[in-house]
This record gives sequence, C-alpha cells and structure tokens, in this order.
Amino acid sequence: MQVIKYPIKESWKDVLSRPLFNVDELEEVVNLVFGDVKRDGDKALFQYTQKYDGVKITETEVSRATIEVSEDLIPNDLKQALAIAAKNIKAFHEAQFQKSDVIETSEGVCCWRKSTAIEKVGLYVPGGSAPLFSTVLMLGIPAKLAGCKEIVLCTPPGKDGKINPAILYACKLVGIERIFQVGGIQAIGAMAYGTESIPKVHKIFGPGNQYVTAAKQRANRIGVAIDMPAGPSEVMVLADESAEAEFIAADLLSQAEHGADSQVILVTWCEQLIKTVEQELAKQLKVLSRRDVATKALENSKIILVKTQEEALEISNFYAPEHLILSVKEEDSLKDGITNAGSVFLGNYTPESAGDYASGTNHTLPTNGFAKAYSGVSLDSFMKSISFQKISEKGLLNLGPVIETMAKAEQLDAHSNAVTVRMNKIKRKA
Ligand code: HSO
Ligand code: ZN
Repeated sequence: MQVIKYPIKESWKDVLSRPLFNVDELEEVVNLVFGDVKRDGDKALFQYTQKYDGVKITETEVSRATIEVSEDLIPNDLKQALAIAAKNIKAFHEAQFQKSDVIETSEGVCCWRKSTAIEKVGLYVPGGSAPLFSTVLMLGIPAKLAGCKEIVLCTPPGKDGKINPAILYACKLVGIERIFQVGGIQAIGAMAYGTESIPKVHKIFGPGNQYVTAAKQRANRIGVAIDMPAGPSEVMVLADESAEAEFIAADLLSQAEHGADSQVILVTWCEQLIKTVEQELAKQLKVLSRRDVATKALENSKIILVKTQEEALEISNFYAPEHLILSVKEEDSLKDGITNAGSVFLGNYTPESAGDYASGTNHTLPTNGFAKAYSGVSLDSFMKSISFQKISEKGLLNLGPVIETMAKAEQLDAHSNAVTVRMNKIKRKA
C-alpha cells in the first residue's frame, strides 16, 4: 500500500482517485447482447449462456425440485447462520416502515402519501469465484417485506451447469420462487425487456461486474429503474492510537479480497500505526485464500497520514466511502461530523463484515463517491409513494385565489380556470 504523508488539499482529488472504470467501452457489447435478447428472447439467453458461461441450458428457470433439494446440500451450521442473519436483516428493515399522517396544510386542504410496493422487481446475484448468497438476503428480505408481487432472481450457472446450492437455499429461506439460471448482460437484458420465460420488471437491483453494471445503466436508459450505479467495493478506516493494527489490517483485507479493483484506505494521525498495520497486512495476507486478488487491490490502496482527526474527517467526507470504520477514542465527535458515507462501523469491535452478513443493515451500498448523493438499499428502495389530496369547498375558497394568482402569473389560464369555475359554483350555491 502506498503511504502518503500530509497530502495538501489540492492533491486530495488525485490521492483519493478510484481505479478507472470506463463503462463507455463496454457499451458496444451491451448493445449487441441487448439487441439479441430483445429480438430472440430465450434463444439469445441459451446462446449467450453457452458463450459466456460455457454451459448449455435448454431452460432458463430453475425447477421447484432443484430449489427444494438445496436444503440437503448445505451444512447445518450455514443454515443456522443464514437463519440468524435473515432474522436480523428482517428486524432492521421491518422497522423502516413509515406511517403517513394526513396533513391539513391549510383549512380544508388535506394531503397525505401512501407507500406501495414496486410490483415487479428483478434481483441480480453474481456467481463466479465467490457466489454471494448473502446478497439474496439483502435484496430478497426487503423486497418481500415491501410486498413486491413479482420477484425474479437471475444468477449465472457455475461451470458444472448448476447454481450454488447456498444461493438456492437463501432464496427458499426468504421465499423467492422464480429463479433463473442466467447471468451477465443477458440476464439484465432479459429482465429489462422480458423474454418468453423471464418477466420484464420495473426495477433491477444487485451488484455485478463491469458488464453487469454497464447493462444496468443501459436498462435504466430504456426506462427500467435501477438501485444505484454499483462499482467495486471499498472501505476507509479512520484510526488513532487506540486502534488495533491487527483489526485494521483484517478489515482492509476483507474488502480487498472482493476484487482486484477494490480500494481500501487507512487515514490516521498516528504515525506509529502505519508500520504496525503494514506488518499485520503482510502477515495476514500470506495465509489468505484470495491473496492474489487482495494483493492486486492493495496496489490501488493508500495509507494516508494527516495532522489532525478533523482533517481525517474532512478527507473521509471528500472521498465518500462505501464503508467507513472509526477506530478512534473520540468516536462521538467524529461520528457526528460524517456527511458522506454508505455505512459506518463504530469502534474496535464492529468489523465491516458484520454489515456484509448478519448485523441487519444492508450491504448494497453506494460506491465510487455516490455516497455523496445516494443511500444504500433499504425497504424504501422497493417502494414508491403516491401522494393524495382532498379539498373541501371551504378549503378551495381559501386557497383558490392563491392558485389563480400563481397560474395567471405563469400565463396558464386553463389552470386558473379549473379553480375559478369551481369557486363560482360554490359561490352560486351559497
Ligand atoms: N462488501 C460487499 C458485500 C459482501 N461482502 C457480500 C461479502 N459478501 C459490498 O461492498
Ligand atoms: Zn464484503
């Protein structure tokens, strides 16, 4: 990891740049696949699954029997862990339901909002070297709680032509019944356009590689909503002398192992910590199963020495990390100053992987600086609100002149008339 000491403010943009991620270059292949999926439906899915996953499929949907049998294929301790994680995620997301009061904004004018589920949602779960069955819980649980009527899940088949049984079991646990063994760009295209077997959805959720991200952005341009523009995982740790080097190194590596393009950053105002964290990183890296991936990610990563904890906070808000860990004595004052971050982990005993799996918060979070404007996935992401209003005769007599004045000033006479004709009627009746 590159160590940067006391960077001046003007250099922060460069020091904190993320690995380049150019979606434009992928556009050509996304366009081609989308075109084929739109035209040929399932036939295109069979062809692309053969081409990209090396697997011949004749059906896209996973059978009920295959989902059922997944239960016998995963160990009991994993089943128990999934049950506890699911319970916590459910509890945290269930508490996010907001009641909507009727607000009488002025006498006789009542306004309120009603939340309703997005009817059809598509969840994408990556396969490959690390099949993220935890993502099934993070997306499936709030989708179910929200009351989405149609939930479809796409995930690529492994080299053996099968979907990882832990993904299937997690689906069974949260009640997702429509699972499709299709991945990559073609899966996003299928959920965006609909095919003979895969229903078209209104919103697509979930992480993925650069191809999946580019495909989601393309789906968005043709009118399908997406959760957020996802990018490689990242974590920033702010630490002082009260931090444990061993824990910091473990947290940095936990995100570094996601992908070669992940980025992890330690910001500290305690110079001695740098050496001990470096020693720990080297020690822990040696025995990590994904050390090749993590080593590459560390090449994009930084240790930054700053003068004060205030400066560290300013750097953190500037970077807007997906995950932010505070391992500091003065946790309270620092935490109150956070303005840009996806999810924050406080204290030496709150590892980031708790949020990835089991504490209850959602792990689908804004990366790449999007935490400046986006929130992570929540119950709300699966819902939308419809506003209602009801105005009484008295209410219209009160508010009508305000509307007339504004409409006339915008030179929209018909708007003004819609009020005037009613007010005239009320006055005639009186
Ligand atoms: N840290 C990832 C989520 C995840 N981690 C899933 C383990 N499994 C999101 O950046
Ligand atoms: Zn993770």
